[in-house]
Amino acid sequence: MIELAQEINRLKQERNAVILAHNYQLDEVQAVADYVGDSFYLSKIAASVACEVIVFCGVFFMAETAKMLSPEKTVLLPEADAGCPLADTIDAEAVRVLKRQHPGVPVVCYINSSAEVKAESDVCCTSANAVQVAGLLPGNKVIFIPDSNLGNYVAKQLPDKEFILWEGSCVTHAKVQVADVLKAREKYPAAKVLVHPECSPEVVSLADFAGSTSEIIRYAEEMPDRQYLIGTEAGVLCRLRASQQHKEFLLLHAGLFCPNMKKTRLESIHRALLANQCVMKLDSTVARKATLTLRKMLEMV
Ligand code: CIZ
Repeated sequence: MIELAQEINRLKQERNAVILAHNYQLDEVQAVADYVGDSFYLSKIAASVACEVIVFCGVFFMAETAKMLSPEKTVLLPEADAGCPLADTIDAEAVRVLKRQHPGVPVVCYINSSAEVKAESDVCCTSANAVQVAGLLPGNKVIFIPDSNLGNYVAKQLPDKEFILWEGSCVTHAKVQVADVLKAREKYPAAKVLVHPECSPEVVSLADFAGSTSEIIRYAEEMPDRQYLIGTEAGVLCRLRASQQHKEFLLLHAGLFCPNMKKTRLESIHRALLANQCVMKLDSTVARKATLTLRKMLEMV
């Protein structure tokens, strides 16, 4: 493993490459990455970092987003079939139907969506800025796609707006049930419960804090409490356990592992750099429109 990591570093220099890893990636992947974070943070890095090649350790829509924001760079996705079932719940035609049903209502798409869906939307958002983005839009109605749990969470923070939701959800976050929270609270009464807004509204309502991966990490790093029950993908434990060794972090559900995020291994990164595998390519019309949707988010927040 050490040899492979060294070889990755050598190839990185040779190809003038930078490795970006999402907070949900395996520990070994986070360890070789130059930047680790959520997709909003990583998108901004992708757009500004000086390099020729970006290796995006995440899922398909993330590498697509990086390519849109840095079209002149070669963007590699180490595992070509690392997808996102949530993003796959909606396609461009379904967005067009929603727009015909609700003419003039702005469409906010969560970053977990394909380039085609982004191209049909007015503005993008991440879980870290969804409330802010939706709140800044004119009018009192919003179409929010594709995650209905995140949409419900945002709607609760913006009671003056009516939300039209798409019934998509993340299969990994959906595993956390109310019973898991109640059981964990009984067993660890002093622990703080931190969950992602992709969890169900019932689970979110029982938590001490709901936020994106970066917000969960920040909260746990800043708060004095010693014990935390985490309701998001297990990858966030990597940074938390390393930076907060005096605190204890437990998952609310033993199955909080996203199979797509966990596809990328050191071998995948090595192969991608060596053989230039899985180069992101986008249709130019779709990319132009989707980039406007992404840039609108970057301008707004
Ligand atoms: O924004 C992201 O990267 C996602 C998908 C989740 C999060 O909260 O980091």
